[in-house]
Amino acid sequence: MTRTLKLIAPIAVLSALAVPGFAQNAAIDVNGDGMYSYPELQAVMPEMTEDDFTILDTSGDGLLDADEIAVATEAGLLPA
Ligand SMILES: [Ca+2]
Repeated sequence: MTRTLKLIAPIAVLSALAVPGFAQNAAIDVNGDGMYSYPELQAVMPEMTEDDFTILDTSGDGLLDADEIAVATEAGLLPA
């Protein structure tokens, strides 16, 4: 099983359970816009690839918003 496939399964399950308004981690959100960019995430998670980020960015806008962060955090893919 590839890393990508391991990421998809928990996200598919948790997307239905996402709770808006999940607190963001200021250590990751360095510009304070409430969303995580790929460079912000890679700074604290060097192992994260662009493919991983694309999977987490379900809206495809290039940023992780509160809902996407909540899903990824609940899945254990991002630090709380
Ligand atoms: Ca940000």
